[in-house]
Amino acid sequence: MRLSEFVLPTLKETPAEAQIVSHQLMLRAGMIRQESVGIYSWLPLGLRVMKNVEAIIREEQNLAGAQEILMPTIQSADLWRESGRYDDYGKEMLRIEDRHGRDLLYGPTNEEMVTAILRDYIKSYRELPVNLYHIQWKFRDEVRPRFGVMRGREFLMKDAYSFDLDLEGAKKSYDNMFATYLRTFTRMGLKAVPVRADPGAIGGDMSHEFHILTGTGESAIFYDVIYDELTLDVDNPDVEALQSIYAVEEKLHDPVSCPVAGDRLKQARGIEVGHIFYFGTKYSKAMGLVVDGPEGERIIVEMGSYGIGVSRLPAAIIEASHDKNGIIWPDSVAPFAVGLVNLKVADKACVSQCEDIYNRLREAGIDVLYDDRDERPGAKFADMDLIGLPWQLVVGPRELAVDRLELKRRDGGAREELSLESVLAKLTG
Ligand code: P5A
Repeated sequence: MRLSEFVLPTLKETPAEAQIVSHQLMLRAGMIRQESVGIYSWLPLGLRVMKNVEAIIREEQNLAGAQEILMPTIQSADLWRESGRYDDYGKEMLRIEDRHGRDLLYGPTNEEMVTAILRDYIKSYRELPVNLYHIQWKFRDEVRPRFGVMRGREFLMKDAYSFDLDLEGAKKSYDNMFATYLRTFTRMGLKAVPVRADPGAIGGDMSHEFHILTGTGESAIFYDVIYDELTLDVDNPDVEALQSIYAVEEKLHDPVSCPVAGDRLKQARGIEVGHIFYFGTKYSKAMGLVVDGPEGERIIVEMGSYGIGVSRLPAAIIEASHDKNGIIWPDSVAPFAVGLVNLKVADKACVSQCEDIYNRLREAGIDVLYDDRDERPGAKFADMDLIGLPWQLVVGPRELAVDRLELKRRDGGAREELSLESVLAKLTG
């Protein structure tokens, strides 16, 4: 992609309305644009990151055996009257009336709808277990939408729903998602701490939130310092052991009964990027999701639900990975792998060299953003640092003279002088 053709409205100044660094940088890097309070458009650079985040989540969900579906954003109120949540949900739910006077709503979550789907198609114990997920926009009329996409009103969520025959199966499904979440966040360059949590409006009696520890996190958590010392074996995490480590959200922390000694207990702030629930038969019982067992007995299906804040994640990643000059994207979610900077667009030799490199990079399958704009080098470097691509490849008359290119790693700033062949090898390696 040529930067001269790319819609990248970067800002030099920090917008006054943004209080936390991820919101500031997302606006300055031209990733998002506010349309209404808590409602955003995703511009090309931002959408590329969110799509990468989504792809990692999708891959891990599929590997875990979950099947992707797509449920609508708009739901019928009657579905929610069946579970009793239509009234319970209160003002957070955006209620809509269609032209026939029927009550609809913009879904804040999908437990009811997915339960109704399975109720229609699953009749026998042989058809379980099943896990269905989708990646779809949600709406919650939050009391305090803030921090940009971190707490929006419209936001993208991955939500999965497990269906099992008994508690043992349900716990297995829960632990499977628990392990999958650890892998998912690790692949995004994040260290997520699972903490026991209050199930709130979703309900149930077992629940974990996954937190990225940063000073600007909205939630307070308490945890055993073991977590800081732990190196996770993400390919084969010991879920039981991890769940037995003391880590809780503030609401559940009781200093009197806390089993961790004062000097081993840490208090921190975290960003909740995922939340999983086991709620047994709460919805299946209310809505009649029942299957025939082996002896013809009727079995009420055991359920859990598993959420990831897809549109919150790009912001969480920025909170965890930035410096004073801008964003530092982990390779796995970066909007482009490398930025190619032409330092002298008035110099014909420099232009032809850059065009050649640009083509070679693309032929090698490398995602490149080519800064071919007629701008001062200082402005180009500042923009490249701001948007945080993992590598910067700099071409100017000096580099041409020695037939070497300067390759800079955004994270740490290390620079190397390399031939184009070595650059290609490094970026595809
Ligand atoms: C789990 C999946 C649920 O809704 N039902 C389906 C369950 N859980 S949750 O904790 O309420 O939300 C799941 C994740 O969505 C993100 N999230 C948000 N992101 C941005 N703006 C919001 N207003 C918002 N609310 C929730 C969080 O990452 C949360 O963990």
